[in-house]
Amino acid sequence: NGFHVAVVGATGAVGQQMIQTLIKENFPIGELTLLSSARSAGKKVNVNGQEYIIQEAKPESFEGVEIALFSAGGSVSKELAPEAVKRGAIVVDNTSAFRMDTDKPLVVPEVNEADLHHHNGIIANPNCSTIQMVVALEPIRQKYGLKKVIVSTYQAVSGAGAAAVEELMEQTKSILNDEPFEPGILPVKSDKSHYQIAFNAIPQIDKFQENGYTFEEMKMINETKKIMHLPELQVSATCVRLPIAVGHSESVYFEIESDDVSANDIKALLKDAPGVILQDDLENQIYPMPANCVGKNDVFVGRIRKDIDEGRGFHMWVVSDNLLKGAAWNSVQIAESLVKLGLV
Ligand code: 11C
Repeated sequence: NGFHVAVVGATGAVGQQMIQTLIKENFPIGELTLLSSARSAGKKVNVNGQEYIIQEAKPESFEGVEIALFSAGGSVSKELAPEAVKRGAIVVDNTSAFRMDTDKPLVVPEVNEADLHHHNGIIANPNCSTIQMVVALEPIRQKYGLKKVIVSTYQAVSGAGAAAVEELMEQTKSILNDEPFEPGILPVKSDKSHYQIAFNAIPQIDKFQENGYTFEEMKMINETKKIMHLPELQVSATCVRLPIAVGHSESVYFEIESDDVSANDIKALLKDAPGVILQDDLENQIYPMPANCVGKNDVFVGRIRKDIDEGRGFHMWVVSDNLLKGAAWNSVQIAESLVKLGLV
């Protein structure tokens, strides 16, 4: 007994983490179906000592599936998520395909778990950089109100997939060995130009939109408003790719609605907040860093301080494993919430 779970995109960077997270978190699995594109079908993977052969994802693959975790790109989700729902599955989709659809909840359990009650078969998992930010902001919104957020990100290459991590490693080796190399993946594989990521910082994640923001920046803006139920929240973002394999960092400036709140008040609040680990001890040089967050489910927050000029303004530094809380763990956590709420 347990649920029939399918993972779509099982060979990808996030899909692999989804499988490991399901096992690590002891998710009640009765049957596990691992699916991918035709290209990766036939590959064998070992899950908990058992060998699985990855199958090509087709509409019929979802017969009998109760929970389907999708992370194989937006076009796969658009085509196959409705097919899975038609066959009775609940889909947790980790792409941007459905996130802004008004009839589909976009969920971070620490923030808006109750939105799951209104699902119509598909639940969207937000963008990684959005997730870690809203986990840190929600307790602040609840107690002090939230008026404005300005975020700058320092994002790891694994957000762009396993091939981008490989590109970072290869370029780093080439540069250290004084050998030539040809960037081909970052900042965006399908865009016109590609740039060196090793020993560099690229201020472009995803494609530019007509308003001068990238799609990643617009995702942070629009998704934050939807998840937090704050359509009027002022949000702006600048997203930057750094030569880090795993772990996104964010410098978040926020303005609250209450007066007379100190940095210590915010620290006290975040110390006990769900999903948050406070690492803020300047005397001992304690603050979050991506290297210390890899493999952990939590969102790490530190460097909390009051703005010099704006009495209701604060700054904080937010770090998390983009493949876990940013993707696989949040998806599995949604599945756990669905079970807990009796929705599956
Ligand atoms: C990145 N945030 O770091 C992206 C990856 O919409 O789920 C996640 C893309 C998404 O490149």
